[in-house]
Amino acid sequence: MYPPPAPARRDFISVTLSPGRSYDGGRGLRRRSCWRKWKQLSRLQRTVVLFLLVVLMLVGLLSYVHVADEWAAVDSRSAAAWQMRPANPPVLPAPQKAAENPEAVAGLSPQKPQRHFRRGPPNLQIRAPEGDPQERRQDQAQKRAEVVGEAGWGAEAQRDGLSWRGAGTKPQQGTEPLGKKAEFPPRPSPKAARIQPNPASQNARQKAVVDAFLHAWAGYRKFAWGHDELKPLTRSFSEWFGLGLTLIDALDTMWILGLKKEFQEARNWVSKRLLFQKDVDVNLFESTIRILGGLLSAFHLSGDVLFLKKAEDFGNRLMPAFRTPSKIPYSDVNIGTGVAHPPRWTSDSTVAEVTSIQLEFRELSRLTGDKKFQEAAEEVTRRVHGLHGKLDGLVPMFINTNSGSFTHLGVFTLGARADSYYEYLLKQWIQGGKKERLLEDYLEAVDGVRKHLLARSEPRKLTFVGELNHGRFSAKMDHLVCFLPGTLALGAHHGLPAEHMELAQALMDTCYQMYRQMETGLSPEIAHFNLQRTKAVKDVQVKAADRHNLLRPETVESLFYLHRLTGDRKYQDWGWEILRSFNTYTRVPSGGYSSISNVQDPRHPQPRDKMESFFLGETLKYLYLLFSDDPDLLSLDAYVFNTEAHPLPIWAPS
Ligand code: DMJ
Repeated sequence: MYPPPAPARRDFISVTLSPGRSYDGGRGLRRRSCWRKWKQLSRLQRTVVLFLLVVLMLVGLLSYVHVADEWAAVDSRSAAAWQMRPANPPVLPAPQKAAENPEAVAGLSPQKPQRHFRRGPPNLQIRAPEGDPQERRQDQAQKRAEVVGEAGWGAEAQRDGLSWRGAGTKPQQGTEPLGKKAEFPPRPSPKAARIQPNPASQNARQKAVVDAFLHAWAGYRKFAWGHDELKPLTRSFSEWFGLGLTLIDALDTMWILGLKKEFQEARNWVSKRLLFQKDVDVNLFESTIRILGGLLSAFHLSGDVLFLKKAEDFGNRLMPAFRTPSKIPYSDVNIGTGVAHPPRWTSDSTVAEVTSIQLEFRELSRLTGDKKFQEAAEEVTRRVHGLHGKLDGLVPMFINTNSGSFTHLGVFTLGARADSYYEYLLKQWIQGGKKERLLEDYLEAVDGVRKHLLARSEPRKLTFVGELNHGRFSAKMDHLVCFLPGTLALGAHHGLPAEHMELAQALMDTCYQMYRQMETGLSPEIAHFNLQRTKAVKDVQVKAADRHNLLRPETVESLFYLHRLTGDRKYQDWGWEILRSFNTYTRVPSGGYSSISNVQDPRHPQPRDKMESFFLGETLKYLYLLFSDDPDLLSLDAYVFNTEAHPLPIWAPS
């Protein structure tokens, strides 16, 4: 019926498989034939062909990169895991020399940093640890400084325009204008000024700590330089705040251990690379105790005002956290934008977090003459002092930033989320010259612990601190609670009842047993104490989910106080055992130490590929001080340690 339509111009690609004439012809003929065919294609056909070619090339390239990375990661993980396993587990090898070349370990070669999940916000930049030209320039500058030698310490500060008088200082950027300055530049207390590193007087155990530190530092320096934490197995790093957390946490430890070269190199990084003007959320508590505390302490020990300027800048950036309806600070604050907020899932902060920033904020006010830091932090203390919901001085674990009241009432622990509340009651009282009424809260709380939380295990009758959950006692004790023997001993030293020292000693035994009764000689994160009268079981029981060890400091911290204040050398011996266990089960040959997942399996301790900053900031520092017999090395009458082991001067030293 209808005439057939005229043949339309159709867009398609035809492929001729027949070799045709061109097959037999020469190359020129073939080229001409291809070219003719290409010219015969429509514009759309040509575009499609070109597009497909580009896509194919991209897919090929991406698959190649991915497969190469995967193989490198698998290689490295299996090699590192193999290296972590002690060859002869029950025998503790002598510590290795930190100077040993990590590259020399058979089968291991450095790899590019792994992609990893970060806790920080997504816009943090992750840079390769090596190869940064600016970093290289710094390295060269550092080498030049080393040639200058000791004179370089002060000279470096002068080059940056920094001086004790503060007159020639460069302005630092902050979210708020810097506050009113003290009329005279701050100086450490006279006793504090006497602290100088003296490597010549180190004993063998202290040298072993220095060796451990250098080994940890070598890993950090090589694979995580300027980043928050070392991932020693994959030889890379992780970011939390993106502020060189480990480096800052370790500054004063390097000073105390007499590691001048390392201190100077880290100081250069702080001077040139530590910038706080960045869009990043930090946790108020963690950044206060590690960064603010670390900088203040580095300032006091070295006298280098660079650290104070950085501390002031950082302190200013934390202040928005206090702008809440209740004056109880939010948990997080963006140090670039000045926006503070609670965690995503609640408007609560934890009690330990809001009550364990006072030593640092008060000291920052004293040094800068700007009272706002102290006022904001002390307002929190005042409000918490008057709150309902306590039980004989014991506090719940959460506090609401809108209402300012405790929440989750009826649960009491000296472990996570409450621990350093008690520690800072005592330490603020000591810091401020033993005048403040905080002491009453502390004394009441110690009585509360005695009344509600103490129990004794079977069969060894170890005194431990359990938890209370709506009237029900639980025989569970976090390793974190092992700060308590040290704090109780410190209080007794400063004139509190002698029974505090007795309790400290009993709890110290328990914390030691939490290490001793494990197959690796390392404590689990959480212990459960046996209450049944049977000789068949150990006092310390561990649940599968709690078998990890994060290289935490609390037990060696308390050992330091107990030895310093009683003179009993058994505490040094216990610390030595612990250091040896760390060396056996957590030391990674290519540099650094790693948390482990199973303290009960010496054959497979399961390294977790993470070295927490507090291992350098606290654990190794306390071990070094524990092995010292010199009571004037950071005298407890001149200094008070913050909860991250950063010493701050007592305002009116006794
Ligand atoms: C450190 O950051 C501090 O000691 C804090 O008080 C508790 N947690 C870690 C160490 O375990």
